[in-house]
Amino acid sequence: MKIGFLGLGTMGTPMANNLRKSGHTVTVWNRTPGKADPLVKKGAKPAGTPRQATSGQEVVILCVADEKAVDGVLEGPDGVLAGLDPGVVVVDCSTAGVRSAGLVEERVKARGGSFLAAPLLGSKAAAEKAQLTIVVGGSAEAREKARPALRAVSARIIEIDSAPKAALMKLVVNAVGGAMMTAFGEALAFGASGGLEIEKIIETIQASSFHSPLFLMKGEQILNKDWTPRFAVALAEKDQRLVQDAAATQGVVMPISSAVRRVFAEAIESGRGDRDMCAVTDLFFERAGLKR
Ligand code: NA7
Repeated sequence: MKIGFLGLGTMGTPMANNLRKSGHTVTVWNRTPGKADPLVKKGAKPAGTPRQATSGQEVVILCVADEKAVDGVLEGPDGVLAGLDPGVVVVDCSTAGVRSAGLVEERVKARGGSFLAAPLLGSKAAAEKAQLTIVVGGSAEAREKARPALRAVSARIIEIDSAPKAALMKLVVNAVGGAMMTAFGEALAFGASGGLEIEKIIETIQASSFHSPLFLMKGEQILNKDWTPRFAVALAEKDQRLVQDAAATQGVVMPISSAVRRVFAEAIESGRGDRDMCAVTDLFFERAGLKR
């Protein structure tokens, strides 16, 4: 298929590369143009604007930071909507929230295209190995058209008949993930402040019925003080903001998510916004007066 791919960050770059490797013709665009160079060297076609990356494609995939970034690439004379041919499927792999999914769907439909919200589960390593799980929501026809592209980057596709509901599903998952990450960091600092060794704490949690692959993966990063972003604190805070927005619309109170959002926000204020979300552990250690 002819695919336009917009947003070459941590997740987008390996996804676009896997699409290319599986034989699709991929045209790439990124706000910071230099990030497209490695993919172009490997055979992807460069585009100067979102409009150019969209024009003449069968499927257009977005993988940008948040709902504002999605609006930014869609709108304007050089935007995706300006270059959209009728019948094209726009697939948003960003985590942009429920409201954005509904609004973008309307705008794409008004231009004769169809829209899928297709948020990603899994981080950088899964994206590199084409082992992501994708929650895809939208019409059956659009899902059918986009399936070859989604298969090329994922190990599992969970299908839902509505774009906003797929966006909601992703927020449900990240409400759990954010709580797990922050609770883990807080508990490590709690144990360490009473004299327990971090490695021993992680080993013991993993031997309990509360064990998790998240704690294994993040535990190793925490032990190595490796804050390289697989999933940045700023994006984790944004997800809880989107959870809170959707919860307010649905009339649901989510005190855990509120507290988690505050922790991520404080991590950003302390200068840790571009670090991996496990850097919240560092914040808890600092607050407990612990040196590592
Ligand atoms: P990254 O690595 O932070 O990458 C974010 C991408 O979004 C990157 O290509 C950015 O371009 C792009 N971006 C950010 N703001 C804008 C605006 N305003 N306009 C256009 N493009 C923009 O994120 P991940 O790859 O980890 O995650 C992507 C999504 O999946 C996100 O929603 C996660 O929550 C899940 P840049 O290179 O900075 O110019």
